[in-house]
Amino acid sequence: MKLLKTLAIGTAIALAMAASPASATTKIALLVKNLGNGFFDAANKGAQQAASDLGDVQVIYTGPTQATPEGQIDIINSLIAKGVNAIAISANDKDALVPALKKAMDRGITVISFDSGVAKDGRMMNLFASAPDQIGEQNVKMASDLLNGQKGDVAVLSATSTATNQNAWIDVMKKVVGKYPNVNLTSVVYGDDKQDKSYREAEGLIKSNPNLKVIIAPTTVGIAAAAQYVEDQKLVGKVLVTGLGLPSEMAAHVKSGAAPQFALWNPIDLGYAATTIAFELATGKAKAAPGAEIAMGKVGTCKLDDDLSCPMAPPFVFDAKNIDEFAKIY
Ligand code: RAM
Repeated sequence: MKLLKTLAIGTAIALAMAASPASATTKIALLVKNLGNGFFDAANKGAQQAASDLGDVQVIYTGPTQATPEGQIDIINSLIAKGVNAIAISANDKDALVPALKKAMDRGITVISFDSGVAKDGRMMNLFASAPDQIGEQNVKMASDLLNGQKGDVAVLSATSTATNQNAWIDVMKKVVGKYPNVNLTSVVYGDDKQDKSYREAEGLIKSNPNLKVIIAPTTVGIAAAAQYVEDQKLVGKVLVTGLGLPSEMAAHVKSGAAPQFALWNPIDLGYAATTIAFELATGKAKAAPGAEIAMGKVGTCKLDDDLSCPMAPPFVFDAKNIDEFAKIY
């Protein structure tokens, strides 16, 4: 009996070691803005796929419960203590995370940002989902289309006020809106990528402006919450919602007419690409330098600009014609 027990324990340990040899595994942390966000869950799916395609790689999916830089700094410090090989972060603040990420790089950890970038000093490269100019303009264009030839007030329901990606897109919206004379951009409010706060902010926008025609929510959490509010209040057609959404979370809102069209890139590919780039840099297979082309595995390659940034792919528009097809995937 004792021998059997010992054998069983011995086998269990041997199996555990075979599955994850601590010395050979590259540990990559996918540090997201917040947990409980379907967009990042989809990115994690891609990250795990990349880990298994690369082989001998472990992806640690982590993030704070609230989308704050403080929560991410705590996690960065614990990842440094753990001795991960790489951190791929979607940042809740461009600058506040730099000291902690510099410390990680000083300890030999590869640091990249993806989705929502950190300032150049705090990372080796930055992977945009799509070029910020394209995303920003796409959002204004969709709002303009939804106004259907009429002139109207359009407000923005964003994520957090410090989110690098949304802030960059909003800057672009303000810059290009002159090309779309029927769009009258009014206010910007922040739902912090929380369902309940985004819902209340959508309510505030609509109640404070009886002439509001379109809400642009360039966040998957915000767009779903705003569309839900419009449906709950029976305002479909009076106020339309567009922006960036996950097809699986938006299918019902496309069908109700609350959000007839919206955009996104492939979030699974984004996680796959970020993980592959982190692996390439951490293992010395690639170096981040202006002009360098870095492999993203099955997603393609990415050419770094002078800011050491590159875009993964252009955004894609979803509507009633294609929503069911994509809602099954992400
Ligand atoms: C939310 C997050 C994320 C953003 C998407 C569009 O899930 O804010 O950073 O890229 O929306």
